[in-house]
Amino acid sequence: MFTLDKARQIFPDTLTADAVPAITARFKLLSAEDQLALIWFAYLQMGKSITVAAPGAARMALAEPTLKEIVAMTFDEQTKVMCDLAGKVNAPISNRYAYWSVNVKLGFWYELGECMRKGEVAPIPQGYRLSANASSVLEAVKKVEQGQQITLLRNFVVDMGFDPQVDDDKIVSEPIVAPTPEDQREEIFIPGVLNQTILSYMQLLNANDFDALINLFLDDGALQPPFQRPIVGREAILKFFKRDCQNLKLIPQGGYGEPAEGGFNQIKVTGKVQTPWFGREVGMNVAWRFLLDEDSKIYFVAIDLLASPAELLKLGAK
Ligand code: ECH
Repeated sequence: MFTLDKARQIFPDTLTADAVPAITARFKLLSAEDQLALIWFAYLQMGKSITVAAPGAARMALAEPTLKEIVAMTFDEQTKVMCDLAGKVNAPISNRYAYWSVNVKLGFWYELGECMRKGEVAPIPQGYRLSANASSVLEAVKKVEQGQQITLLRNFVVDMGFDPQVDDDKIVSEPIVAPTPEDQREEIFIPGVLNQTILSYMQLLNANDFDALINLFLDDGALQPPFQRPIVGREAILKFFKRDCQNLKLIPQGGYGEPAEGGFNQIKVTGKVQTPWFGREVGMNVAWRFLLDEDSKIYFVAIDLLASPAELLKLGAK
Protein backbone atom coordinates (compact mmCIF):
# COMPACT_ATOMS: atom_id res chain seq x y z
CA MET A 1 0.00 0.00 0.00
CA PHE A 2 0.96 3.61 -0.37
CA THR A 3 2.45 5.61 2.44
CA LEU A 4 2.88 9.37 2.24
CA ASP A 5 6.62 8.98 1.69
CA LYS A 6 6.06 6.60 -1.17
CA ALA A 7 3.35 8.79 -2.68
CA ARG A 8 5.78 11.71 -2.77
CA GLN A 9 7.99 9.72 -5.17
CA ILE A 10 5.46 9.29 -8.00
CA PHE A 11 6.58 10.54 -11.43
CA PRO A 12 10.22 10.74 -10.32
CA ASP A 13 11.40 12.17 -13.64
CA THR A 14 9.68 15.50 -12.94
CA LEU A 15 12.44 18.14 -12.87
CA THR A 16 11.73 20.89 -10.36
CA ALA A 17 13.32 24.35 -10.23
CA ASP A 18 16.25 23.48 -7.96
CA ALA A 19 17.65 26.98 -8.40
CA VAL A 20 14.95 28.27 -6.03
CA PRO A 21 15.96 26.39 -2.85
CA ALA A 22 19.65 26.79 -3.78
CA ILE A 23 19.41 30.57 -4.12
CA THR A 24 17.19 30.84 -1.04
CA ALA A 25 19.82 29.03 1.04
CA ARG A 26 22.56 31.37 -0.13
CA PHE A 27 20.36 34.40 0.52
CA LYS A 28 19.82 33.35 4.13
CA LEU A 29 23.54 33.60 4.82
CA LEU A 30 23.68 37.30 3.92
CA SER A 31 23.58 40.17 6.43
CA ALA A 32 20.20 41.86 7.00
CA GLU A 33 21.42 45.02 5.21
CA ASP A 34 22.55 43.05 2.19
CA GLN A 35 19.29 41.09 2.12
CA LEU A 36 17.18 44.26 2.06
CA ALA A 37 19.34 45.95 -0.56
CA LEU A 38 19.40 42.84 -2.74
CA ILE A 39 15.61 42.57 -2.65
CA TRP A 40 15.32 46.26 -3.47
CA PHE A 41 17.59 45.90 -6.52
CA ALA A 42 15.86 42.71 -7.66
CA TYR A 43 12.45 44.30 -7.21
CA LEU A 44 13.43 47.40 -9.20
CA GLN A 45 14.83 45.23 -11.97
CA MET A 46 11.69 43.07 -12.14
CA GLY A 47 9.50 46.16 -12.08
CA LYS A 48 10.80 46.98 -15.55
CA SER A 49 8.96 44.04 -17.08
CA ILE A 50 6.15 43.16 -14.64
CA THR A 51 3.91 45.08 -12.28
CA VAL A 52 2.64 43.98 -8.90
CA ALA A 53 -1.08 44.50 -8.43
CA ALA A 54 -1.74 46.82 -5.51
CA PRO A 55 -3.26 44.82 -2.67
CA GLY A 56 -6.93 45.53 -1.86
CA ALA A 57 -8.04 47.44 1.21
CA ALA A 58 -9.22 44.32 3.01
CA ARG A 59 -5.79 42.75 2.87
CA MET A 60 -4.07 45.96 3.91
CA ALA A 61 -6.33 46.60 6.89
CA LEU A 62 -4.34 44.13 8.97
CA ALA A 63 -0.96 45.70 8.30
CA GLU A 64 -2.20 49.32 8.21
CA PRO A 65 -1.64 50.23 11.89
CA THR A 66 1.92 48.89 11.71
CA LEU A 67 2.62 50.80 8.49
CA LYS A 68 1.36 54.03 10.10
CA GLU A 69 3.57 53.38 13.08
CA ILE A 70 6.60 52.95 10.82
CA VAL A 71 5.89 56.03 8.71
CA ALA A 72 5.79 58.12 11.92
CA MET A 73 9.31 56.99 12.90
CA THR A 74 12.67 58.62 12.09
CA PHE A 75 14.67 57.17 9.19
CA ASP A 76 17.07 55.50 11.62
CA GLU A 77 14.23 53.83 13.48
CA GLN A 78 12.65 52.72 10.22
CA THR A 79 15.90 51.21 9.03
CA LYS A 80 16.18 49.36 12.32
CA VAL A 81 12.67 47.92 11.98
CA MET A 82 13.46 46.64 8.49
CA CYS A 83 16.81 45.18 9.56
CA ASP A 84 15.14 43.50 12.55
CA LEU A 85 12.60 41.93 10.20
CA ALA A 86 15.25 40.66 7.80
CA GLY A 87 17.48 39.55 10.68
CA LYS A 88 14.58 37.78 12.45
CA VAL A 89 15.38 39.76 15.61
CA ASN A 90 13.06 39.54 18.61
CA ALA A 91 11.48 43.02 18.45
CA PRO A 92 7.83 44.21 18.60
CA ILE A 93 7.17 44.57 14.86
CA SER A 94 9.16 41.42 14.03
CA ASN A 95 6.95 39.53 16.47
CA ARG A 96 3.72 40.87 15.02
CA TYR A 97 4.92 40.11 11.47
CA ALA A 98 5.40 36.45 12.31
CA TYR A 99 1.63 36.17 12.85
CA TRP A 100 0.65 37.46 9.43
CA SER A 101 -0.33 35.21 6.54
CA VAL A 102 1.88 35.20 3.44
CA ASN A 103 -0.32 37.67 1.57
CA VAL A 104 -0.48 40.10 4.48
CA LYS A 105 3.34 40.01 4.66
CA LEU A 106 3.63 40.65 0.92
CA GLY A 107 1.09 43.49 1.10
CA PHE A 108 2.99 45.06 3.98
CA TRP A 109 6.26 45.10 2.01
CA TYR A 110 4.48 46.30 -1.10
CA GLU A 111 3.29 49.36 0.84
CA LEU A 112 6.67 49.93 2.47
CA GLY A 113 8.24 49.83 -0.99
CA GLU A 114 5.76 52.51 -2.15
CA CYS A 115 6.61 54.60 0.92
CA MET A 116 10.32 54.21 0.16
CA ARG A 117 9.72 55.46 -3.37
CA LYS A 118 7.79 58.46 -2.05
CA GLY A 119 10.49 59.26 0.50
CA GLU A 120 8.26 58.52 3.51
CA VAL A 121 10.35 55.55 4.58
CA ALA A 122 14.14 55.32 4.70
CA PRO A 123 15.48 54.23 1.32
CA ILE A 124 18.35 51.84 0.72
CA PRO A 125 21.28 54.29 1.13
CA GLN A 126 22.37 55.83 -2.18
CA GLY A 127 25.35 54.01 -3.58
CA TYR A 128 24.93 51.06 -1.19
CA ARG A 129 27.46 48.44 -2.22
CA LEU A 130 26.41 44.83 -1.98
CA SER A 131 29.03 42.44 -0.60
CA ALA A 132 30.58 40.11 -3.16
CA ASN A 133 28.36 37.24 -1.98
CA ALA A 134 25.23 39.35 -2.18
CA SER A 135 26.10 40.50 -5.71
CA SER A 136 26.52 36.95 -6.80
CA VAL A 137 23.16 35.96 -5.28
CA LEU A 138 21.55 38.93 -7.07
CA GLU A 139 23.06 37.81 -10.37
CA ALA A 140 21.68 34.33 -9.77
CA VAL A 141 18.20 35.79 -9.11
CA LYS A 142 18.37 37.78 -12.33
CA LYS A 143 19.21 34.69 -14.39
CA VAL A 144 16.23 32.50 -13.49
CA GLU A 145 12.87 32.78 -15.24
CA GLN A 146 10.17 35.12 -13.92
CA GLY A 147 8.06 32.47 -12.21
CA GLN A 148 11.13 31.44 -10.23
CA GLN A 149 12.04 35.06 -9.47
CA ILE A 150 8.68 35.83 -7.89
CA THR A 151 8.88 32.56 -5.95
CA LEU A 152 12.26 33.67 -4.59
CA LEU A 153 10.95 37.08 -3.56
CA ARG A 154 8.02 35.44 -1.85
CA ASN A 155 10.34 33.03 0.00
CA PHE A 156 12.52 35.91 1.19
CA VAL A 157 9.51 37.80 2.55
CA VAL A 158 7.93 34.75 4.18
CA ASP A 159 11.13 33.95 6.03
CA MET A 160 11.42 37.33 7.73
CA GLY A 161 10.25 38.21 11.23
CA PHE A 162 10.88 36.67 14.62
CA ASP A 163 9.44 33.19 14.83
CA PRO A 164 9.75 31.33 18.07
CA GLN A 165 7.00 28.71 17.76
CA VAL A 166 4.14 30.48 16.02
CA ASP A 167 0.76 28.97 16.95
CA ASP A 168 -0.84 28.24 13.58
CA ASP A 169 -4.34 29.00 14.87
CA LYS A 170 -3.30 32.57 15.66
CA ILE A 171 -2.19 33.51 12.13
CA VAL A 172 -4.14 36.51 10.85
CA SER A 173 -5.16 36.52 7.21
CA GLU A 174 -7.29 38.53 4.84
CA PRO A 175 -11.07 37.89 4.71
CA ILE A 176 -12.42 35.09 2.51
CA VAL A 177 -14.02 35.96 -0.80
CA ALA A 178 -17.28 34.31 -1.91
CA PRO A 179 -16.91 31.45 -4.39
CA THR A 180 -17.61 32.29 -8.04
CA PRO A 181 -21.29 31.51 -8.83
CA GLU A 182 -21.63 28.11 -10.51
CA ASP A 183 -22.89 29.47 -13.83
CA GLN A 184 -19.83 31.71 -14.14
CA ARG A 185 -17.19 29.04 -13.62
CA GLU A 186 -14.89 28.20 -16.48
CA GLU A 187 -15.04 24.71 -17.92
CA ILE A 188 -11.80 22.82 -17.62
CA PHE A 189 -10.56 20.64 -20.44
CA ILE A 190 -7.25 18.84 -20.16
CA PRO A 191 -5.98 16.88 -23.17
CA GLY A 192 -5.20 13.37 -21.94
CA VAL A 193 -7.17 13.62 -18.69
CA LEU A 194 -10.79 12.54 -18.35
CA ASN A 195 -10.78 11.87 -14.61
CA GLN A 196 -13.54 13.98 -13.06
CA THR A 197 -11.74 14.51 -9.75
CA ILE A 198 -8.84 16.20 -11.52
CA LEU A 199 -11.14 18.40 -13.61
CA SER A 200 -13.16 19.34 -10.52
CA TYR A 201 -9.99 20.10 -8.56
CA MET A 202 -8.93 22.69 -11.13
CA GLN A 203 -12.38 24.18 -11.52
CA LEU A 204 -13.15 24.43 -7.80
CA LEU A 205 -9.78 25.95 -6.93
CA ASN A 206 -10.22 28.55 -9.69
CA ALA A 207 -13.69 29.33 -8.31
CA ASN A 208 -12.43 29.73 -4.71
CA ASP A 209 -14.93 27.02 -3.75
CA PHE A 210 -12.75 25.50 -1.06
CA ASP A 211 -15.55 23.78 0.90
CA ALA A 212 -16.42 21.73 -2.18
CA LEU A 213 -12.77 21.29 -3.16
CA ILE A 214 -11.82 19.72 0.15
CA ASN A 215 -14.43 16.98 -0.39
CA LEU A 216 -12.27 15.62 -3.20
CA PHE A 217 -9.62 14.66 -0.62
CA LEU A 218 -9.48 11.59 1.61
CA ASP A 219 -9.56 12.33 5.35
CA ASP A 220 -5.85 11.57 5.60
CA GLY A 221 -5.08 13.08 2.19
CA ALA A 222 -2.09 15.37 1.72
CA LEU A 223 -1.13 18.36 -0.43
CA GLN A 224 2.47 19.35 -1.02
CA PRO A 225 3.03 22.95 -2.16
CA PRO A 226 6.23 23.77 -4.12
CA PHE A 227 9.39 23.32 -2.01
CA GLN A 228 7.40 22.53 1.14
CA ARG A 229 6.57 19.58 3.34
CA PRO A 230 3.17 18.00 2.66
CA ILE A 231 0.18 19.46 4.51
CA VAL A 232 -1.65 16.44 5.90
CA GLY A 233 -5.36 15.97 6.64
CA ARG A 234 -8.46 17.70 5.36
CA GLU A 235 -8.66 20.23 8.16
CA ALA A 236 -5.12 21.52 7.63
CA ILE A 237 -5.48 21.57 3.84
CA LEU A 238 -8.76 23.50 4.03
CA LYS A 239 -7.16 26.07 6.31
CA PHE A 240 -4.29 26.45 3.84
CA PHE A 241 -6.68 26.88 0.88
CA LYS A 242 -8.69 29.57 2.64
CA ARG A 243 -5.69 31.41 3.97
CA ASP A 244 -3.22 31.30 1.07
CA CYS A 245 -4.95 30.16 -2.12
CA GLN A 246 -7.60 32.73 -3.01
CA ASN A 247 -7.90 33.98 -6.58
CA LEU A 248 -5.30 31.73 -8.13
CA LYS A 249 -5.70 30.80 -11.75
CA LEU A 250 -4.78 27.27 -12.75
CA ILE A 251 -4.33 26.71 -16.47
CA PRO A 252 -3.70 23.00 -17.02
CA GLN A 253 -2.41 22.21 -20.49
CA GLY A 254 -2.02 18.46 -20.66
CA GLY A 255 -1.68 15.31 -18.66
CA TYR A 256 -1.73 11.56 -18.52
CA GLY A 257 -2.61 8.87 -16.05
CA GLU A 258 -1.63 5.30 -15.31
CA PRO A 259 -2.73 2.67 -12.82
CA ALA A 260 -0.69 2.36 -9.63
CA GLU A 261 -0.72 -0.48 -7.10
CA GLY A 262 -3.68 -1.31 -4.85
CA GLY A 263 -6.27 0.03 -7.30
CA PHE A 264 -4.81 3.55 -7.06
CA ASN A 265 -4.26 5.80 -10.07
CA GLN A 266 -1.48 8.28 -10.62
CA ILE A 267 -2.11 11.25 -12.86
CA LYS A 268 0.31 13.97 -13.85
CA VAL A 269 -0.87 17.29 -15.22
CA THR A 270 1.31 20.18 -16.38
CA GLY A 271 0.42 23.77 -17.12
CA LYS A 272 0.58 27.32 -15.85
CA VAL A 273 -0.46 29.02 -12.65
CA GLN A 274 -1.10 32.73 -12.24
CA THR A 275 -1.04 34.51 -8.88
CA PRO A 276 -3.35 37.46 -8.25
CA TRP A 277 -0.21 39.51 -7.46
CA PHE A 278 0.93 39.50 -11.09
CA GLY A 279 -2.13 38.27 -13.00
CA ARG A 280 -1.52 37.31 -16.60
CA GLU A 281 1.94 38.85 -16.60
CA VAL A 282 3.56 35.82 -14.97
CA GLY A 283 2.66 32.23 -15.80
CA MET A 284 4.48 29.81 -13.53
CA ASN A 285 5.27 26.44 -15.11
CA VAL A 286 4.00 23.76 -12.78
CA ALA A 287 3.18 20.08 -12.53
CA TRP A 288 0.49 18.50 -10.40
CA ARG A 289 1.27 14.91 -9.43
CA PHE A 290 -1.93 13.30 -8.19
CA LEU A 291 -2.41 9.94 -6.51
CA LEU A 292 -6.08 8.90 -6.30
CA ASP A 293 -7.60 5.94 -4.49
CA GLU A 294 -9.99 3.42 -6.08
CA ASP A 295 -12.92 5.83 -5.51
CA SER A 296 -10.99 8.65 -7.17
CA LYS A 297 -10.47 10.51 -3.89
CA ILE A 298 -7.19 12.39 -3.57
CA TYR A 299 -4.67 10.66 -1.33
CA PHE A 300 -1.82 12.91 -2.40
CA VAL A 301 -1.14 15.84 -4.70
CA ALA A 302 2.19 17.61 -5.14
CA ILE A 303 2.49 20.94 -6.89
CA ASP A 304 5.98 21.43 -8.33
CA LEU A 305 7.51 24.50 -9.84
CA LEU A 306 9.18 23.17 -12.98
CA ALA A 307 12.80 23.72 -13.93
CA SER A 308 11.94 24.98 -17.42
CA PRO A 309 9.08 25.20 -19.92
CA ALA A 310 10.46 22.05 -21.58
CA GLU A 311 9.22 20.11 -18.53
CA LEU A 312 5.64 20.95 -19.50
CA LEU A 313 5.95 18.47 -22.36
CA LYS A 314 7.24 15.57 -20.30
CA LEU A 315 4.03 13.59 -20.27
CA GLY A 316 3.30 9.96 -21.04
CA ALA A 317 5.27 7.57 -23.25
CA LYS A 318 8.85 7.36 -21.99
C1 ECH B 1 11.35 46.07 -0.86
C2 ECH B 1 12.79 46.28 -0.33
C3 ECH B 1 12.93 45.85 1.09
C4 ECH B 1 12.60 44.42 1.29
C5 ECH B 1 11.36 43.98 0.58
C6 ECH B 1 10.76 44.74 -0.42
C7 ECH B 1 9.49 44.35 -1.04
C8 ECH B 1 9.28 43.24 -1.77
C9 ECH B 1 7.99 42.88 -2.38
C10 ECH B 1 7.86 41.63 -2.96
C11 ECH B 1 6.66 41.10 -3.53
C12 ECH B 1 6.64 39.83 -4.00
C13 ECH B 1 5.44 39.12 -4.47
C14 ECH B 1 5.54 37.78 -4.80
C15 ECH B 1 4.46 36.90 -5.12
C16 ECH B 1 4.69 35.61 -5.45
C17 ECH B 1 3.64 34.67 -5.66
C18 ECH B 1 3.84 33.34 -5.97
C19 ECH B 1 2.69 32.50 -6.03
C20 ECH B 1 2.72 31.15 -6.35
C21 ECH B 1 1.58 30.34 -6.29
C22 ECH B 1 1.51 29.02 -6.68
C23 ECH B 1 0.31 28.28 -6.38
C24 ECH B 1 0.25 26.92 -6.37
C25 ECH B 1 -0.82 26.09 -5.85
C26 ECH B 1 -1.55 25.29 -6.72
C27 ECH B 1 -2.46 24.29 -6.27
O1 ECH B 1 -3.02 23.50 -7.05
C28 ECH B 1 -2.70 24.12 -4.80
C29 ECH B 1 -2.39 25.34 -4.03
C30 ECH B 1 -1.02 25.95 -4.36
C31 ECH B 1 11.42 46.13 -2.36
C32 ECH B 1 10.44 47.19 -0.37
C33 ECH B 1 10.81 42.65 1.03
C34 ECH B 1 6.87 43.85 -2.35
C35 ECH B 1 4.13 39.84 -4.51
C36 ECH B 1 5.20 32.79 -6.23
C37 ECH B 1 2.63 28.34 -7.36
C38 ECH B 1 -1.37 25.41 -8.20
C39 ECH B 1 0.09 25.08 -3.78
C40 ECH B 1 -0.97 27.30 -3.67
